Amino acid sequence: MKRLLALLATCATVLGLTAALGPQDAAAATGCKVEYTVASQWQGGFQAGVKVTNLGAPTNGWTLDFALPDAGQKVAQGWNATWSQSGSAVTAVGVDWNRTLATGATADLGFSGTFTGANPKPTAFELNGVACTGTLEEPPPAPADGTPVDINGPLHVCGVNLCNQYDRPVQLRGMSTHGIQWFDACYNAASLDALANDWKSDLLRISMYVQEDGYETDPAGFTARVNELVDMAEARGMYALIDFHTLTPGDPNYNIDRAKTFFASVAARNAGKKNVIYEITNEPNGVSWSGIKSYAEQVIPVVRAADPDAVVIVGTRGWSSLGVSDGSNESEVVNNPVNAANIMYAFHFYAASHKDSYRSALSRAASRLPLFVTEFGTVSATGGGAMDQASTTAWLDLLDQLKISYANWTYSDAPESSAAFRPGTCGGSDYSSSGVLNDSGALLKNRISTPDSFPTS
Ligand code: IDC
Repeated sequence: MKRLLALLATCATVLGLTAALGPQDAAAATGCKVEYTVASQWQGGFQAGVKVTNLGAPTNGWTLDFALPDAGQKVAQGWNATWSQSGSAVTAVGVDWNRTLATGATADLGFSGTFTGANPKPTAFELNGVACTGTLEEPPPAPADGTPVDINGPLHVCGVNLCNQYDRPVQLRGMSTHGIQWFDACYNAASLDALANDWKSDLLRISMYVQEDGYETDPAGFTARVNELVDMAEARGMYALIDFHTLTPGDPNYNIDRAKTFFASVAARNAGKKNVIYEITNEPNGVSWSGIKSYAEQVIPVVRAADPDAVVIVGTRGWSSLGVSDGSNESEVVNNPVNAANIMYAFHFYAASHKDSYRSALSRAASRLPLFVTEFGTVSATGGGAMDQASTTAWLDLLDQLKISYANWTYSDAPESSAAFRPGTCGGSDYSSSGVLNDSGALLKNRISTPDSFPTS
């Protein structure tokens, strides 16, 4: 802002307008700036980000106009604006949460599109009819001081976003444990210090399997261990996602009594904390959406009775694919949402197995439903096989663009390529050197450790 004012002062002086124009009038003359980036592109389709900076007077409603240069380019689905297209002319109108743009403020919009010939970038943009020729370079905001939980405080759902204590959208980036019945040794003071300090993770997902030697074998013991890990995450300023890791059998209703007992207990115990998010079922499979919805509408009230304000995440059909892996799609949820407030829906993917059709579903769904990628892998859906770096990068760019939070499977040394650490790491005390990382761990550490830009006002 200081630079903007300095720039305006210079222009005004040169033009001899100091007396005639206040800073706001001069600012109006500078219009706007647009950065258009193609975040990913595949056969016939692409994903574009459009960052609009208002360099003019503050506005309470804006329209962005531009033309797609090639006749074959079409907007398929847009977000963070109301999008329309007529011939080559595209219009995006600000929505409730970004309609007001102060001078220097930015709105991040995006869309998925299709193309037939080339896919050139548009170059001429107009904001409220004024050409966007602004060249102001604001320095990126300095990251706020403090841990993720210090900065963001208690979370809630606002529109389709996860929002912080300032009611502003945030993206949490972090890691999931493996099954704590098998890899408990990986979760100790040293490994969680590394996760918080080296990885700069915002989040620890605590995967408590229900079957496969999990919770059902020792409810009290697993409940206590989950609570301990919540405390360890809290002490390091990370959010804790409590994952009731149902998998086989896939119908969460099989475990509904266990779920009620477990969530009554952990929600009562953790109600006073700012860092807890509840994931009430991991990956429903072989069950209809109405069966999952019925489960959610029985378990959510149990959580709310003890912890009224925490965010709850509901798994979706087809291993939390919003139904896509069962040949359905997000419309079954959009048309028949869970009857509860402050909830999000889980979306999972494994980058080597799930690609464009899943990315399209997520892009479409993101403008309609609050989504949280509570689990994903860089590898195939088996948890093994080669890492798919290109697909993983396309996914993570898309999640960043949409501000969708994520946790990667797994922060463990399991003998499988989805694990971040090489086998044997958890038997030692070094979680920090690059030598202990698998390819997947190296990629994720690189992505997660970049500075967060959590809004603080
Ligand atoms: C896998 C583990 C593997 C374990 C198996 C069965 O990586 O070690 O033997 O579960 O419990 C999921 C599940 C997650 C799976 C993971 C990889 O949520 O439990 O973990 N996956 O297969 N959904 C898609 C993939």
